[in-house]
Amino acid sequence: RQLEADLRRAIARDELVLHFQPQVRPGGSAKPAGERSAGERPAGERPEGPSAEGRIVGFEALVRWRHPTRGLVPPGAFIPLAEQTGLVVALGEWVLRAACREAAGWARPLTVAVNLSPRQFQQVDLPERVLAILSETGLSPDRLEIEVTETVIINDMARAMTVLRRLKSFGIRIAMDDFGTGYSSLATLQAFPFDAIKIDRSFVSQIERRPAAAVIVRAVLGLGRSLGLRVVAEGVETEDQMRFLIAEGCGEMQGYLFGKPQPAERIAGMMAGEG
Ligand code: G
Ligand code: G
Ligand code: MN
Ligand code: NA
Repeated sequence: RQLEADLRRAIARDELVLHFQPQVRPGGSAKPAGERSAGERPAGERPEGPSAEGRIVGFEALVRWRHPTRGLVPPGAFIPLAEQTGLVVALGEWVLRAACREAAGWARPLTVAVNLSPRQFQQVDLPERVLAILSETGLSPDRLEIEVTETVIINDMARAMTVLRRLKSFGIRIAMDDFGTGYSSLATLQAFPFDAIKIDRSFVSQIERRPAAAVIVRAVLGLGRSLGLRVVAEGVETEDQMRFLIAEGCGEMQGYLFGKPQPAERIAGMMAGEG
């Protein structure tokens, strides 16, 4: 109860903050290193091969709660409560507005990815609310990517389809988050208007240790290619994981290897440093 009251107040008093994690296209080249011969290395790329300094193509916004006494609280500690109580609707709207406002001020027109919860999808007017925030903040719709989990789809397929199609019709991009951990079928992937699949980090983190994980990652990359979807590998932490992913043709990565989620002030510098 106390936490719920605190959270209600937090949303009203701007105690929430967003951190941003870079999403990169590795190697600084549009063409994956695995598809190039040694002589074809682009100018400027280090001779030892792909580095962890890929080209940033966007950022995922991740909420934190700057609690007056508990310090910086991670979302895992309050999103589930917010979801149960319905507060996630107000929280989600705060996140969306803050993320769009921030991205509208970036030096380069990169994408901002925002997580939407199942509860938010129960609002019939969600697409119109999102559209209103875009026009209020001046962010172009094609710079917003909405991340949804399989749970959103499973809850109410018809509703999810209507809402996602409408968002998509505005030019907003849609990504399936945590792919492989839920129950969605391949038919869902084909039927829904996704632009991207995010391979869950539980698979990526096991690439070097479990042959089955590597097989799954490879299969998802193939699936993405066949369906014409971008595939983003999440939770990339090591050079070996990155090398495997590049060799398998993975175009986008996110993870501690490239950068942790960090405050808005810090990412402005990352963008400026890249040119
Ligand atoms: O940020 P962290 O690294 O701790 O994220 C933990 C979980 O919280 C992830 O599953 C992430 O999707 C979720 N999460 C982070 N920010 C948001 C948000 O703004 N809205 C929703 N619905 N979930 C979020
Ligand atoms: O569920 P979702 O994918 O939206 O949330 C992303 C979560 O993954 C956040 O909690 C973020 O902090 C975390 N994360 C991002 N990169 C890494 C990583 O390289 N390693 C680990 N362990 N967690 C990561
Ligand atoms: Mn996500
Ligand atoms: Na994820």
